[in-house]
Amino acid sequence: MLHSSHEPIVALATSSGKGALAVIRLSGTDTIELVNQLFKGKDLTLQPSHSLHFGTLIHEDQVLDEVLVALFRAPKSFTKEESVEISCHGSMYIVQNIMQALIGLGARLANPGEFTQRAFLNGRFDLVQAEAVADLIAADTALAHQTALQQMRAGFSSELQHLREKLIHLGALLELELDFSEEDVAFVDRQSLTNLVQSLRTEISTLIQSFEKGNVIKNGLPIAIVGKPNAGKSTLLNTLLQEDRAIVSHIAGTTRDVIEAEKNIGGICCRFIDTAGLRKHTSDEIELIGIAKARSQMQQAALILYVFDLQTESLSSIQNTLDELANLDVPCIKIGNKLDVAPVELGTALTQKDFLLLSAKEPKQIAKIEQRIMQLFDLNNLDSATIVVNVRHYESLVKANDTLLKVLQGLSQSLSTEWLTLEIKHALTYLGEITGKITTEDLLDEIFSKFCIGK
Ligand SMILES: Nc1nc2c(ncn2[C@@H]2O[C@H](COP(=O)(O)OP(=O)(O)O)[C@@H](O)[C@H]2O)c(=O)[nH]1
Ligand SMILES: [Mg+2]
Repeated sequence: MLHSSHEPIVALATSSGKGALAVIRLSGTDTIELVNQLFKGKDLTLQPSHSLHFGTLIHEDQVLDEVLVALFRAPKSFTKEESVEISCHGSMYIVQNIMQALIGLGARLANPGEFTQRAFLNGRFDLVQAEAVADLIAADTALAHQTALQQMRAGFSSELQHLREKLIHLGALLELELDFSEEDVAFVDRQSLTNLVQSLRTEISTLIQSFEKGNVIKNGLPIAIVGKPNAGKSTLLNTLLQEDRAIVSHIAGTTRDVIEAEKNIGGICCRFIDTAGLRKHTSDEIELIGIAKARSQMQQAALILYVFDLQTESLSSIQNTLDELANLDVPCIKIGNKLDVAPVELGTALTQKDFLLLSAKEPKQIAKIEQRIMQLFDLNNLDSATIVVNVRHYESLVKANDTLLKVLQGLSQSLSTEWLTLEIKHALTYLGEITGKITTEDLLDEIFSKFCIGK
């Protein structure tokens, strides 16, 4: 097991650059004493935890700044170590002078993430929660913030803990069988074992599937707007953004480059990408490059808004395009545009093909698209669900699930108890990796504490 060193570390906690205030943070042994050597006011070493003090920092007879100092005594701090936060004026010149003075007195410049790392090593929280701290800082939409906060409060961890306990129990029972192998007793009925592993896999699969959503919440959603020239793609982009972002004209081939803009929809950062219209016959070299770019955006997007011009297209030409789209791996929302001038029969026919019919010029009708996006990614009821946002967690869950599949196959082939025990241990390791627990020890502890058989 790793242990944290307690040597005093120091870092600027606010972003560097000009601001009204800056906060310098210290953590480690005797950091209050360290700051006290610069502090003129009261004796900080005599002050209680969670108290705030005004004074002047002086180093080698030079006044550094007037500051507010907050004190945290171990273990009642973020890192569980003695910690100090100095609020000074937000000039980088002042910040550098104060940091240099503190380093001169024995503090070390902190490594990236070292405060959070210490918090983890000192047992403040598990790895999932430590990682959530980073997500919380990076969150720039309400949903991303909410998800990170939930993880920091151990939402995901408690779900994992529950899965692990079930598995540990299973492993312990099998170990017990091994101990009595000569007597040929089976403590675990193979059918109920199979059922248990299956139900575990269902739970883990739900978590794995939530990653798609988690990824959307964390990284946003790239959405490509594609279709033939003049279908109204740029108009749609402008109405979505409520600003004149792209040039709209009746001349086909106006948009040649890729135009991107972001919009927050239901807490998700949607990145809309307007592209050149797809057409087969054009001699314009630049437009051709634009069309190639549009095709590659289509492949990379998380979602395609395919815009059809109901004024000029026939049902059969629309059907041709739909046949081409069927080969695409990316989900697609089909939009029938220019409803205001569309033939009624065409509209009726397309409604049956799951089209959204609208006028891209009409802001009110755009809400239909936003609702469909929320539906498609199931983003309406996220409050109670546990969502995996971290790739590392996702990968470990996939490995655990694959291993449990092997266990199921082993069970159906009546493989040995030794083999089953080993694979269950592997699955436990993968789950344990997520929160940073050591799992093999857990397994042993469980056997000896609960199933003490006096050997
Ligand atoms: N009647 C009508 N015209 C539209 C609508 N949306 C776009 N247009 C017109 O269609 C033409 C092409 O629009 P544009 O957005 O540039 O199409 P793009 O080539 O797909 O980007 C322009 O003259 C728009 O004013 C609509 O909902 N109704
Ligand atoms: Mg355009």
